[in-house]
Amino acid sequence: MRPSQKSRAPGVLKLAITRFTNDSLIDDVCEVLDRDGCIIIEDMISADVMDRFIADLAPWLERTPFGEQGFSGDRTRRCSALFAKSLATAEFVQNPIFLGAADAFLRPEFPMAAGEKRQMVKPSIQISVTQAIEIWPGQPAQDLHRDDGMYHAYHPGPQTLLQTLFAGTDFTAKNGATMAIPGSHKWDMDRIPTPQEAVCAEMRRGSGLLYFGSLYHGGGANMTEDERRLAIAISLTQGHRRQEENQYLVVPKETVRKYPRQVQELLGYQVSPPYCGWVEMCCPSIVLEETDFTVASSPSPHG
Ligand SMILES: O=C(O)CCC(=O)C(=O)O
Ligand SMILES: [Fe+2]
Repeated sequence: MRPSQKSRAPGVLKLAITRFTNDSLIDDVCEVLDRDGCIIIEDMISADVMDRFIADLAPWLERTPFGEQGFSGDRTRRCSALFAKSLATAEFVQNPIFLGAADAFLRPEFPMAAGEKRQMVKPSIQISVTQAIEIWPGQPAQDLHRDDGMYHAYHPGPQTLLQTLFAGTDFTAKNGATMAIPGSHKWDMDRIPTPQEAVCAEMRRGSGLLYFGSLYHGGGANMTEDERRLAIAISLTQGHRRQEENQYLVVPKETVRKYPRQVQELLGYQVSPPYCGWVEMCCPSIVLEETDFTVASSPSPHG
């Protein structure tokens, strides 16, 4: 771990983004994430896994049109449904630091009441969005924003969303590396972020920027002549929330069956305690186990 350093830009005190590796202790990671709202994990994904993922993605990305002017970016291509397009996506979401941080910050205990009893329950973790974001030369910087606005999250307040932007190419100050404001996850709702406060998440291909949905950030401007910047975004949220990208509809059941159980659960095929997401009052994984499952063909075990 390299400790965070303060540097002075004219009139603005900026916090650098602290860097870890896959071998870092989860407690150290969580301490800095809690303080800064973002960290970089170097060499999070091996070159071999990244190569496999990008080879699978390439034909889809080729066919992806640019977005619209404004937030999506009219010199930016966004290709979603990554679990349907590359089985290598599993290795991104199964990163122990990513999942360890989600476990630490997104699973607060809740006292579920029934009569006089109070049962403490923790939500499950599930995938909210998957998206490859390719920023082309000429794309201006995106407005700094909080991703968790989607969940109507007020701040300062509890975390609802944890995202990693994995670098599919090197991220440089010139090619559109993500801009982020360390510490801004604690800002109130009225404070407006300015580009002067943001630092650039420069990192090598395979590294990742891990940040809370409450952190102000945005895609950087691509000022190169001919370099595209590729990010692979995967976010995690709590099981009782709605997925931003509907994984049930975009990943076919036969593809879901190819993933290990842990990934199936992250895609939403588990109950979030106490009982959110059941099918016929069973674990939703029943639809994967029975090849021809339909509600009509499967009488409820509860009669
Ligand atoms: O591409 C990036 O660096 C960030 C994109 C982003 O934050 C978003 O689209 O919500
Ligand atoms: Fe964002």
